[in-house]
Amino acid sequence: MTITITAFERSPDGGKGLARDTRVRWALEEVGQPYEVRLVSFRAMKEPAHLRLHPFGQIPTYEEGDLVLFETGAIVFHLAQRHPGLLPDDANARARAITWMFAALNTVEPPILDLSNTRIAERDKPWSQERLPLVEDRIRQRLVQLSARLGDAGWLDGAFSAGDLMMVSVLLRLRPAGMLDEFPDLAAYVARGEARPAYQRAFAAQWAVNTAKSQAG
Ligand code: GTB
Repeated sequence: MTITITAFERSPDGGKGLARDTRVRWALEEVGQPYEVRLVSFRAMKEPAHLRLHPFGQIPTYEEGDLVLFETGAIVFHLAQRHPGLLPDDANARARAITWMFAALNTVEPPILDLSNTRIAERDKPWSQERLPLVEDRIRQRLVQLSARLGDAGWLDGAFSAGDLMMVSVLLRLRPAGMLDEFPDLAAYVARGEARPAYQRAFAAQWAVNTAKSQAG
């Protein structure tokens, strides 16, 4: 059955791979599933046709026959459950890998999103600069803890899993602010994720979309 995902017609990051379709593309590449991409404009994302797929008018969405999913956590989990390659067979190891997916999305990503909002969406607010160190320190606290847990290991819990895919995807969003460089071990962890052939294919696919000349010229 054909899998179709949605992505930005033009990502605001210009193809740095930071929009959330990249993590879904990456998961699809890891499990070897071909997929199609329907590109949507910001305006189309808020129109009824897209809102039927995604109640919050966002990307990415995932369609596979009658199944429509939104939320990258749910999409990656769906793929990991149905295809080998992203979750271990052992039940306990599988549960721990899923725990890392939740940790990435629920514990590490929120303060990182707060940083993006502070640096970009709220940059003109009079309190923005004053708030920035507080937001950065909340992230640092999480990174210190994550780094302590990772230790000398290559991945968070044994072999690479959907938990690592999600954690690397979340940490990548720190790169524009330069914060990843403060934690060389986490920067190396992210680099290991980026070096995976599946990530490279996912990145190249979104890069091609975002750097293609527009048809309007
Ligand atoms: N929790 C949802 C999920 O994980 O799927 C969040 C989905 C989401 O926020 N999607 C964003 C979106 O559609 C795109 S990725 N935003 C439009 C809207 O809400 O109206 C967010 C994003 C945008 C830009 C960059 N960037 O330029 O670096 C990075 C990430």
